[in-house]
Formats: sequence, C-alpha cells, structure tokens
Amino acid sequence: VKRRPMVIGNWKMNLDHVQARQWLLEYASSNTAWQHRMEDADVVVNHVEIGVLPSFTSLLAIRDMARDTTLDPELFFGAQNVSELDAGAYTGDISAQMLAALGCRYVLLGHSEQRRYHPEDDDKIDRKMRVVLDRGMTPIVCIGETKLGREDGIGIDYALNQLVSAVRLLSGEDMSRVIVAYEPVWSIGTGMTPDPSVIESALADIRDFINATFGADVAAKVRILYGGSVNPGNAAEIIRRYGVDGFLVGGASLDPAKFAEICHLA
Ligand code: G2H
Repeated sequence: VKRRPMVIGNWKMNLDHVQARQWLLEYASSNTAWQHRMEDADVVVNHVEIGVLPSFTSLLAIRDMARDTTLDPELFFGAQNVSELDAGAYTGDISAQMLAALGCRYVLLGHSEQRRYHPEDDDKIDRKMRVVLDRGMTPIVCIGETKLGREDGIGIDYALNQLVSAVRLLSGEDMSRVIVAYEPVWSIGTGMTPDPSVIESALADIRDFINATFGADVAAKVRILYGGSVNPGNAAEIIRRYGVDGFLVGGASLDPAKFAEICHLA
C-alpha cells in the first residue's frame, strides 16, 4: 500500500478570519513559486495532501477561499476539536454535525494542549473519535509522552496507552481512516525535536500496535505523522525516515511561506 504523504498546519489559537484570508493568499503565491522552482529543476513533485486547522471562527473564511479551484494544490481544512455530544444544551460547544456541514475533512483530537488546559481525557477522546467518523470526517489523533515520561524511560509506552484508549471503540474499517500524530510533548513549540532515528522507531512501535490490534491491512493504510517543532530546517531529514507519512506543524504553519516550503519538502 502506498500511503499519500500529508502535511497539516495546526494554527492553534492564532489567525482570525481576516488574517486567515491573507494567509491563504500568501500561501498560494509561495506555493506557485515553489512549483516553478521544482519544474525548473525537473523534480517530480509528490502528491502531498495538505490541510490546515484554523480556529472555529476562521473555518468559514478558509472554506470559501479553498473552494476557489484556481488554488493549487488543493487545500483541505478541519477543526482543532469537537464535542463528543450530538446537540442540545451544551453552551460553548461545537458538534461534529456542524463541522461536517462546513465541509471539514479533519478533526484534531487529543492535542496535548487540550489535554493540559481543558478537562480532556482518554474517555472523551474515544467518544469523539466515534462522532467524527460517524459524520464522515477523519480524526487526527494526537499522542505523545511528556518529558517526564521520557526521562523515566516510559517513552513510547505512554503514547501507546493513549492510542489504545483512543481507538477502543473502533472497528478495523474505522481505524484505516484514522490519522495518528505522534507529538512528544517536550518537543511541542520548544524548537527541540527527537533524533530522527528515535522518531522512526516510535512510529514503528505505533504501527506495530495497529498491526497487532487491527491486522496488517489496516496497519498498512494508517498514516502516522510526526509533530513537534517541525520547520523547513528539519523537515527533509525527518520525512526521509522509514514510516514517516508527514507532519503536523504548529508554529511554522503560521508563516505561509515556511508552510509551503515544508509541504514541498514532504
Ligand atoms: C505540536 C505542533 C503542532 P509546534 O503541537 O501540533 O506545534 O510545531 O509549534 O511544535
């Protein structure tokens, strides 16, 4: 199975709807410049799937502009979180139905900042996985160990336990649609990344778990991304590693030129 590489920009709590429009214009022109450079160099460009995760209030602006077919490459979008509940008296929450109605392709779940600053827990995340899949969207589930875990030698086991819980309610068919983002918490927004060989072995452990739980066909289909301080300087080295299907990019995705560069390195 050939998995399509992907790069997802997680804007976090940045870029209002006006700034989002501006971002998209600048991204489109950076991207065109990259394409010309690639053509001049006769490089065959990978068919990378590219998406952004704006804040809820910027989704509509991105949706309207992303429909513009002159934009190349196609830009998908999704949300940074969702309620696990269907509808009703849940002030301040956003449902999966609402996100699907907007045309969201992805919903990010279990980001460490959600786990840290909100009462987001494994039990809720597995229900969110379910509602996102039921609405035809793709969950991008984040897992990753804290620095503490790493120093204690817990390492990947901590991340794997999060994954075990997140996929608890899923069938193999569901699982083949899931995207897993491995983000060691200590590398998020810090400029520090694990050694590429460590990333490679962590992703291999994740795929082994999927293989053992859902079988080889499913394991071959699931895309596993690396996230945490990805930038144009380290992206090429990480993507070369076996089993790395792409990136979840935070800080560097706010700069449309840097984001376009990472997309072309993937
Ligand atoms: C990790 C990542 C994107 P950053 O959170 O999800 O952020 O690239 O800023 O480390």
